[in-house]
Amino acid sequence: MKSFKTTATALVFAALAACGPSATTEAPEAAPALTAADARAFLQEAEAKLEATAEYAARAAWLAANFINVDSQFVEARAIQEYTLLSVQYAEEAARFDQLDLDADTRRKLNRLKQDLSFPAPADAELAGELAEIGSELQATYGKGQYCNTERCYSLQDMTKILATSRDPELLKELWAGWRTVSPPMREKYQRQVEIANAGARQLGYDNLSVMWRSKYDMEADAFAADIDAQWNKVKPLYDALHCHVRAKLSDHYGDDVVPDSGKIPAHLLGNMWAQQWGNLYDLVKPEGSEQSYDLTALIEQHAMSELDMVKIAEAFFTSLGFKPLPETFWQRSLFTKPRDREVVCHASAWNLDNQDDLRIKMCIEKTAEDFQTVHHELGHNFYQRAYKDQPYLYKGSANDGFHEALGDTISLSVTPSYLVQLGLLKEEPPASEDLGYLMNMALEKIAFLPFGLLVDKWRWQVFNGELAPENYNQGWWDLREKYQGIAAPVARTEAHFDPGAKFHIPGNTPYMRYFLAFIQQFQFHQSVCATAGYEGPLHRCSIYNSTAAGDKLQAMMELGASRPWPEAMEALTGQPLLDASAIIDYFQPLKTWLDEQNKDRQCGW
Ligand code: X8Z
Ligand code: ZN
Repeated sequence: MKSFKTTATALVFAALAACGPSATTEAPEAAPALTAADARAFLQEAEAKLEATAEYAARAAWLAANFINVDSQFVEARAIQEYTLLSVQYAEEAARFDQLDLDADTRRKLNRLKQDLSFPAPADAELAGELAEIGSELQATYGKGQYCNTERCYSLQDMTKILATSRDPELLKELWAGWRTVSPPMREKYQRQVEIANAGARQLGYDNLSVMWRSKYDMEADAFAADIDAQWNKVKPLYDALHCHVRAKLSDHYGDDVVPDSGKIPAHLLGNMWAQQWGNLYDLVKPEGSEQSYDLTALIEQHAMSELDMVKIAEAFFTSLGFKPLPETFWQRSLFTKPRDREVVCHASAWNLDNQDDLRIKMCIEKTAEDFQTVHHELGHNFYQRAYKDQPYLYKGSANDGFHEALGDTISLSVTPSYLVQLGLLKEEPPASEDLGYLMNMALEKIAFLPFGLLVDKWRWQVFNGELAPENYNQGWWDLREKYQGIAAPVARTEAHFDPGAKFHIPGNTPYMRYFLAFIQQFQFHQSVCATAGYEGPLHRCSIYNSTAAGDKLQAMMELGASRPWPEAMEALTGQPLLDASAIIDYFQPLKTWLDEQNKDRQCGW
């Protein structure tokens, strides 16, 4: 989801100390004690002012992302500075009610007010301005990024396509390293951004920004980190099995000198610029004898589907569940394809500009299965935003940020072969003997992602809490990439590089643990809505298409917005309150059995 608040920095002019008594010898009169009614009145004012300022900042951010230039950056930075100052001012004022005995709802809102920003600044207009400027600049640097060799220049989209389809290791290596020339200039700015935001977090009462980021989950910061690790440990055997098989197949294809059959996998050969999802390797690693007989990218091409068709089809899935169609303005104002005449931030995002009905996506759609999935992902954000639009400002959000990321993905788990038949894209449903191929495809997208989803913010948490010093930023990044993903850089990395900056969410200041959560949660959601739709059978073959019962269940959860602690929203949808990896493990069980058989004589691990 795109919320400019995730890029926003923080605050300040400290509320001018309410005038104390002028010089006098008399003892100052004690201020009247604050009451719960004062807290509610305070919140009412804060919500109204923040909501109005948020709309202004969102519109400025939209312009800056759709027209990257010095003026749009200037305006965006000003608007974000203003929002940041206001938000921090209110967050600090909220502390006045810390000792009051308040009803749960008022207390929750005061808490959320404190956690409004991803990058808070201290109460100082200059620092808030500097932070906002750095944010706009980093985002623009990423958005404009390209790599040129002596022959031609490549945009990130160009390189993405080549990484997906080429099997020429030298070209892949060149582009892999080429894209990473975009980020070294970000390094010093990033360091400064962290310094200011850490000061902002401390002023709000957190030890550092790491603690603040981990405090947004209705539990203690350390308990959240522990839960994440526990879920990772449950799914790690599945990742290890996939890694082992993929490495063996890459080694068969490229030869032992390019991919040794032990140790880490070279990061440029996994079909994706960050090695985060490996779906493009399907042909190399598919289960012989039970592979999929169709290829969604090819179907999109064969049916001459346009980018707009892809969005219309995704919308139709949501309306089949009983959701209202998207408003006319969505179609008029969204960006669906990469403009030829200007620079834009191509990374896909979904927006609600006025916190009501001005929903849009911004995406440079490619006609691929991967982007078909991403279109569903983005529309999930928009339908969620619309579901909670009548909540008060501080509850306009998802139960936790993983829920927002999981919603659209839950829908695309229902983009099964049987659904493609209903759509007329496939003639007949493939036999069950092809299921392993389908599951392999899904695992390359969903299981391969998990360690990457985990490590991006493990890196940021270390940066924020000082465990990782600026002079070790890149080393720390690669330590995590090696440890969790079992991959290795194909060319030497040093502290002259800044590889985290070559991933959108670092310069874009979007927290990333949300995706780790979402990749676990979406299987819980899928399991539960499939049951609601009356489906019986293997989970991977369920599609909730046309089930208004499933739609009602999703709507009831989404309408809650952020008004209740997330375990309640989880319970409303799945009947139990916990984050639980057992659904994703169940979904992939047949593949796990097959992988274990394939790997039995292989030396796995790295
Ligand atoms: O950034 C996104 C979405 C926008 S919220 C396209 N995703 C992560 C990424 O691309 O790195 C979705 C999957 C993970
Ligand atoms: Zn998203």
